[in-house]
Amino acid sequence: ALGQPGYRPAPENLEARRWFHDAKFGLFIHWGIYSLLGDGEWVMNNRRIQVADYEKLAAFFNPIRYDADAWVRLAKEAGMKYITITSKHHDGFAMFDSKATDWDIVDRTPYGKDVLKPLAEACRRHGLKLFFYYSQLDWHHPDYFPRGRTGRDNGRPERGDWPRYLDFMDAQLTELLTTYGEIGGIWFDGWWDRPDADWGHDELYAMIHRLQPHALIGNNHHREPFPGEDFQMFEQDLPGENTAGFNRAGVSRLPLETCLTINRSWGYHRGDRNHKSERELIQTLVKAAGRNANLLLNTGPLPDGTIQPEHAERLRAIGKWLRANGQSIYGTRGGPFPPGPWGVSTWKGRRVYLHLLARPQGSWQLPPLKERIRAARLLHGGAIPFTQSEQGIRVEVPAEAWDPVDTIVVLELRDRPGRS
Ligand code: FHN
Repeated sequence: ALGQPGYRPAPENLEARRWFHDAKFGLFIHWGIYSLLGDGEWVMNNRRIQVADYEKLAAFFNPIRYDADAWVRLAKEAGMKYITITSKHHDGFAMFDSKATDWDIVDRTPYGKDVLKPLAEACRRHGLKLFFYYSQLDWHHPDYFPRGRTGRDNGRPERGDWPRYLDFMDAQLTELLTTYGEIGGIWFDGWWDRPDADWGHDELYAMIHRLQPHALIGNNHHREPFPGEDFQMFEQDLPGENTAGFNRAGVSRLPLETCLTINRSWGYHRGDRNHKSERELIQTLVKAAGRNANLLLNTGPLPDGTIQPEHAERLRAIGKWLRANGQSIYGTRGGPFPPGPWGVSTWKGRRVYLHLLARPQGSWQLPPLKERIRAARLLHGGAIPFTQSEQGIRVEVPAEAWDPVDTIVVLELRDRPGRS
């Protein structure tokens, strides 16, 4: 079964979906023992490191500067409402105290502590939700067999018991859903490694929904959502775009999320200095909101537990922008205008926010709108001239009001969009 057939989301789940839809901005964290090598989270596969050699890495993982509270405060300062952290990535290493294996941070590292626990506590203290990323693909577990497209050269025996691997996943997910209090949801990845395998999603998803009915399930399988999934994610692309190559799936009616790296790496990469500018990151957040999607912005912390300063700096800058402009993002929905070369729109109640991201010659021309516009003004300024006809809408923004990051115009409508 690809999903959980006949799934009907519980009222708490629908409520959590609304929360998610309103939240708009989260922090993605890729952190594991691979961070030690500073070569991204795929290093085990890419360098064909043998399991026995990779295991030795764990003995060096000692993030003595890890301060969960500081991470959460930074996310909050950035204006983020939730955090999604790798509980286990493709190397199979559990960043929590798993009883289902000793391939985990408590049993194998000198640090010896579960890093998810203090993070869950800090999130609760500061009012953020916590989601767990969980890789279904596993380059370490002997029962991940038959092998998929990746992790084929890591020296594992050519045998294994797939049903036992599914039991192992069930056991770890039960741990994640019963040890850390209420969580936001599970963010699956790695299904694409074995698209033809039976992953037991029917039981797995049903179990998750039973243990925490409000918890949202998303799966980064790069297909349209399977039954039982509560949100749809896109990787390195906005919904409807496909520059990364794997976002061919259509856009569903579930809450949407785009995940994005600040540079080009998910896990810490010491040579990757391609950090996107503050402007580009803010504009991506805005474009995501205009397409009805959240932005899950990633950082790969250093092995000592600190956040790369270039990333912390950018997160703070986005937070500063959101403190001034957040009313045009949080709790809004994308539209009523479809995204265009001029920018995007968001709306809440009877207010439409035009996010002008590019400057035309002359005035801004937008498609027609059914609802009558009562007034137009700058979010940070006074009234501006506009005309509305059956042909469309034209707004004039004085040159001195132009903001190269995002010029926000507020349209006050007589009725909510789509309700007149
Ligand atoms: O292979 C992973 C990758 O390491 C990273 O976790 C991203 C995040 O969306 N997902 C996978 C590729 O689709």
